[in-house]
Amino acid sequence: MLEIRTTCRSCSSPELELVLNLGEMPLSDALVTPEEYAKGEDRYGLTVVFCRRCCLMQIKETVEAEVLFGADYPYYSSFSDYLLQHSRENALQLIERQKLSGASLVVELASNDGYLLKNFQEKGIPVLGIDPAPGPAAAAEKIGVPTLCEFFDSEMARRLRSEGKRADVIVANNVMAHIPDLNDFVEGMSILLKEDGICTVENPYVKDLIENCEFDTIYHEHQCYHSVTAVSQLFARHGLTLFDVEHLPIHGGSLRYYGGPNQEAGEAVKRYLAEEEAAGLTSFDYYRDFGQRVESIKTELIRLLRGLKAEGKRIAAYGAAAKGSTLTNYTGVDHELLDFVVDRNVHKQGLYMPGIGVPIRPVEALVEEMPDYVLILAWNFKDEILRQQAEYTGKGGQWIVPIPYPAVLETVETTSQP
Ligand code: DWN
Repeated sequence: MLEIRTTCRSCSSPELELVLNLGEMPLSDALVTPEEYAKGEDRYGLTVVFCRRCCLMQIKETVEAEVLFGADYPYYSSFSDYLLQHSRENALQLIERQKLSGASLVVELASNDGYLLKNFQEKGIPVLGIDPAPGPAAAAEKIGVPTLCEFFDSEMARRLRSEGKRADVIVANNVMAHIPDLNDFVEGMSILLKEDGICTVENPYVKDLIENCEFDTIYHEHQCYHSVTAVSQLFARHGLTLFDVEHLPIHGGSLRYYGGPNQEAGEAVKRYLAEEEAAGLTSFDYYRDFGQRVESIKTELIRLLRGLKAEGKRIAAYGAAAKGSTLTNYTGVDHELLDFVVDRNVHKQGLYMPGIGVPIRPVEALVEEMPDYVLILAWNFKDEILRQQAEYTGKGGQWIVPIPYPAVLETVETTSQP
């Protein structure tokens, strides 16, 4: 169930340098029942390395995809209003950019609960979702988004192509970081695209991760941490040209990569390649002190929370996020510090966070229980959460953000920014 790689997931180079060893961690979306928590949970090594040849940051451990994205996979995209708006804008922009119509086909890889494809369908554009997680796939079908509940790979691409299906647009948001066989995944996109088709791939940006110390976004689902330098080489290996790239604030900073079989690299790609070289992303030195910075966050977060507990304060958390599992398990923030975690996702409520024995409750528990402080584990949606929880704040509740450095929010100003 666990493979430890010794070569790069993209270019197969053995020149992998250790960036950070997070130790034995539970699976970040493996929420557990109280009984399962009592019995103990599986843990797996989590080791981050940097490939000196193609500059891809990645983890060495591969947990079987069927285990990560199986029947109990709890992540549903539609529990974030900001993500839904972001996705709608993405769809409308693509419809305009590619002049999509009823004769087009849009395929989404990791289509989840249909959160994105429904926007194309509303405009009469044929879609096909592909997602191996049964829960979200069923939710997509329920709103009328046709979905294949399978893992996407080059074999499926060949099968679809033999059935006469070729894509004008392939959307792959927050999935190319999750793929054990990265090359086969990209080869599959290349096979499925029309000659004038394009793929758009959105992933958290490794530069934002390193610079904002977003170490909690490192977990077994995220096998790769992409950059323009690494993606341009990965795409080229499979006949796709990375021709455009744009930075997005979502998920702590992401890049949207545009690729296609008959395209030319545009100015933005050339600029990012030059900037990444100049910033040092292509050299291991850039990643060398990341571990020390993570340790200082761990020390400060524990100092802050233990201090508040010593004052008799009650602390809860917001967001049973996968990143919240890495943050709490790596820093040692467990049931001795947190009374409960709240989350809007009904599929998570009633379960425990992985590894720390903390129950997940509906968000209404914040105002009902009025803990003194709430640690925002889903810090990437801070403003949406603060807007939503104004009543808790108005009654004197206080908020703590852990990333980019642990801090109590002095003034709660919510803006339209993500
Ligand atoms: O790559 C992935 C990212 C995109 O999403 C997946 N592998 C897994 C998942 O990671 P995550 O769980 O860290 O993602 P989120 O979307 O940052 O998690 C936010 C959590 O907070 C969700 O459980 C939903 C919840 N939430 C909430 O309860 N109220 C979110 C918002 C915005 C809210 O208002």
